[in-house]
Amino acid sequence: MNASEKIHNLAGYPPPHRLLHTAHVPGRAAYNALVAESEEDYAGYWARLAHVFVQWKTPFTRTLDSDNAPFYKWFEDGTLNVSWNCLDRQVNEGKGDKTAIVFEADDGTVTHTSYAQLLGMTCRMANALKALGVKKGDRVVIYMSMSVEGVVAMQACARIGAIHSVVFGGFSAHSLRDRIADTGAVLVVTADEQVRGGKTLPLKALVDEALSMGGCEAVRNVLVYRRTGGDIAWTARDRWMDEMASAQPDTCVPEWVGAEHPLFLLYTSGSTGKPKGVQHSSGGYLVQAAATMKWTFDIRDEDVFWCTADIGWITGHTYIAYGPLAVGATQVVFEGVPTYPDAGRFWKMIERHKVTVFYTAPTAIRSLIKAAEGDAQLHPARFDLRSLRILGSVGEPINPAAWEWYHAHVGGGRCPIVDTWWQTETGAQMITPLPGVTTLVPGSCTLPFPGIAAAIVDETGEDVPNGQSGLLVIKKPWPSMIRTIWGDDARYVASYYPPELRGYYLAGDGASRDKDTGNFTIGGRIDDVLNVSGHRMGTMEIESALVACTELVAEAAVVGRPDDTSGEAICAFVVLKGARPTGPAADKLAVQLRNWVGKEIGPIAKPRDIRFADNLPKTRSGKIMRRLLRSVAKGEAITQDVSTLENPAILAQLNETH
Ligand code: 6R9
Repeated sequence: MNASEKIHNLAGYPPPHRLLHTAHVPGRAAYNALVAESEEDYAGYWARLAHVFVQWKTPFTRTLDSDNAPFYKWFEDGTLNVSWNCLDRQVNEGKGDKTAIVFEADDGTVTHTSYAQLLGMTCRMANALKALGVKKGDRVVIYMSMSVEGVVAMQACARIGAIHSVVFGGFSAHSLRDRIADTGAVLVVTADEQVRGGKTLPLKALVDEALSMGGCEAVRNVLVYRRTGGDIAWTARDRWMDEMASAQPDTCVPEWVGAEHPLFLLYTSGSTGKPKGVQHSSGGYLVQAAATMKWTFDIRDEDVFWCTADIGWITGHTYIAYGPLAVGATQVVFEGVPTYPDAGRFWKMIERHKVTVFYTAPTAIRSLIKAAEGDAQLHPARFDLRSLRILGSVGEPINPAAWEWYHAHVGGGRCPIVDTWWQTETGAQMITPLPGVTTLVPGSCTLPFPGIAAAIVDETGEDVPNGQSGLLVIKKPWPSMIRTIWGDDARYVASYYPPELRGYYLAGDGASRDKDTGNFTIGGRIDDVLNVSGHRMGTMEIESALVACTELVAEAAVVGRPDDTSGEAICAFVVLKGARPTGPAADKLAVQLRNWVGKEIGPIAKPRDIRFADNLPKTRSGKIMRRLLRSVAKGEAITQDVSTLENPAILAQLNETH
């Protein structure tokens, strides 16, 4: 941050006058009243919101059950159906002809799907799933690119009480297999191929490969959406989605489920090797998805909302597949990438669809800033973005310079930016500005959503004073929280509720609060999880993938280093079984290992740098000293204490570029 920026930032950006009275949460006094209400009667506050935002088949009588903490239960004896709340309810309230989804394909083709049409498609797909024997509680893995059918598949599972687990289309066959095996899925929904950035990439072929690896014996059928019509292999278990669905009626009585019935599992990286299957509920999840959708984005009937995330991540679950539909909004769903056919695509789409609320990730903003600086034609100033009224950011800390650019050049200086902190585990936004309330400070996610007990504590759970850094915790359970890690209750408790933290939820981020305003600023992960372009990657996961290359690799250590565009870049230090390669041989091997990791986990996990060494810096007890590797990766001088280092000579070698 330069000096002038700092002066500018200190003043902050107060909410626009027009929103002070008209927003869903209109002004600071309204926010304070909500916070006070939640502090006076925590359960009563959330019970009220649960009635405002969700329609229940049978109402709940007990809001929060903490008897078996940290296995909290919300609204437990209430019953509902999430898909009914997202679709039938909107149609019943007169929104049948309203556009639910404006879909823009990679090649620019646009289709509009109304709420009534989306309901019909969902019912057909739900009936198709039932015809294939899928029952309440069964797991369905969805491995699809961005499409209306992807959203429909998720809604169809919700309709019949099946538990979906969406796997991002960029994950490898191997990662897909692990997730199918861990969930014990009975069916996989996929597409023949996916189209991104003008290229056609396989999906069905990777499902075939995953299923051939073993461990997925529970899978009876693969339901295939015909996206490209390209040539694919076909087996007895495969069914075309269009053929199955068109033979089905377009009505389907929803399965009324208890509020705690799992809606979905979503895998995310933790600090150990195996990704965690984060389990979410139906009732509590929907309450907070809808409440944040309304208040954080100030959504109204005439808005056109666009969240650029993929349905393979939590942001695409809560703010594409569920939240916008639960509040009856119109949203844009985009198949492609921000840089195709050029890096003006986002701005062009905002102009074309008159997007009013735009939600994206800092990494996308930073790469589009670079592109605009290189070519004036790609600058947002070239496009008519006057439809925008609110901007959002999610996935990683947004640096003040990127924030100011987003605010000035995309938002024309008039759109509040909601910098929303939350996680796969939190299910919905937790700390965020509200457009009609918050004085914005670039780089800060400001204050908790009303009813969220966020705080900063030390290792013993003691509050730290404002101005000091510590661990970000949530002191009270919240409706859309993780319920457990699928099949591993002990890991759930160990990961999020360490005994020394007095029953507080440990988020895994370091953070601090401003002395004067109490605003939160997130420092980043405190565990071995990297944030690469807004995606969570476990260093141990990448290390295991490298070491799995048994004929070449003896040992590997992975760390992150700061990167201007992607936030963090993955750096791998590798010890080979044979001699340490140098020069072109090292470059060639680095390419080979990068591709190997791409094949093992997926392209997003490919290390940016690979350095070869004869050994890794270790303590006398054999622990890899990652803090040293982090300095080496950054190109910093080593200032840490190296007295416990067993093999000091290794540092000189690591500092060579190879
Ligand atoms: C929603 C999502 C969660 C991790 C989280 C934190 C980082 C997310 C942020 C942010 C600073 C924000 N993170 N939002 N850091 N400011 N506004 O991204 O979920 O993929 O599980 O990642 O992302 O480190 O712990 P997920």
